[in-house]
Amino acid sequence: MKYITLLTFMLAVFVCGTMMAQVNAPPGSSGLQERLEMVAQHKAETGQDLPNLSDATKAEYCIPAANCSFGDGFTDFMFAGIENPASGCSPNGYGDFTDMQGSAEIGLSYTASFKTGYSDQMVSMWIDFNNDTTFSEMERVLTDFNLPSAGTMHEVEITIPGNAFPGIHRMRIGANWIDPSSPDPCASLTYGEWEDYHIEITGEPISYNAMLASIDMASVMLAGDITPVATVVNMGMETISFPVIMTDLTGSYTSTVQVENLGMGASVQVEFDTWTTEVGAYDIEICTDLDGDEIPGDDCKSMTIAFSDQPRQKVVAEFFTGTW
Ligand SMILES: [Ca+2]
Ligand SMILES: [Ca+2]
Ligand SMILES: [Ca+2]
Repeated sequence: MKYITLLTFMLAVFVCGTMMAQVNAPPGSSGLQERLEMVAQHKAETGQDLPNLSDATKAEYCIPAANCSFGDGFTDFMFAGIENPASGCSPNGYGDFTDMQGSAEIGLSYTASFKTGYSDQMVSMWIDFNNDTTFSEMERVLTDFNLPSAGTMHEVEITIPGNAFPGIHRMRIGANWIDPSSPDPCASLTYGEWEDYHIEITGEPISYNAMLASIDMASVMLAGDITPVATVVNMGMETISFPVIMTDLTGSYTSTVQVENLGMGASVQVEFDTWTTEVGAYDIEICTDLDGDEIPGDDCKSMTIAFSDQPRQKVVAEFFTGTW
């Protein structure tokens, strides 16, 4: 019995330590508790009633705000020809860098590089493809990409979707501390930063393009009956229906799921048939198979999954009871 008490205590210490480590405040900055209270207070004051812009004020872009005086937001940003190193903290957390212009082609992917001066930033990016001065959800090309640490460059690939329109457009990036930045590109954030740029989009809008966005499975799992899952996105202009196929390249399992009537810009998570696995490493591949897909390069993703017969809790328990 005392082993169980000890185990519970040790797990509690472990879990608390892990949670604290995820929101590590650098020394010399405002305290973590103080920051969390500021965020809660700010949410209570503004969160219930997000700005509902009238048609009159929509004539211009909304100007968001944030506190970046502790290093939150972007110190460095690079994307598709834009290079903005050492931007520091812009007044009121909004940097107008629209004199800088990148260039990107529809259907191609570009590396975005972000560096922050404070840990745990959630970064989103929008491009106003239709130049209506509103950054819509459909125009968000990056959603809550995490920058876990300050002072290091974090990179992510961003694909210019098929429903992008050619021309010169305004582009906005936003960072929010420990909370998503994606819900509102006009928000006033307690800790974070916003920056605006221009980007020239070239190429032709794409009618038909399905993309395998992610395989939503861990790389180490417990052996047994698995339900494989993956997310697919319609990156073209037309509504599409298509099969998604998962194949176990090292075995005999294969499963096909049909996606019906996926609209422009929409995504859906698909679940495959139950896959019975044994201990060992498996190479899997998941592909979309849309007839007439104009960008076949983004159809598939693959990964290696190691299946174990040792649940993590069991390993920890055996460690503390000394029976291993
Ligand atoms: Ca900045
Ligand atoms: Ca727009
Ligand atoms: Ca494709």
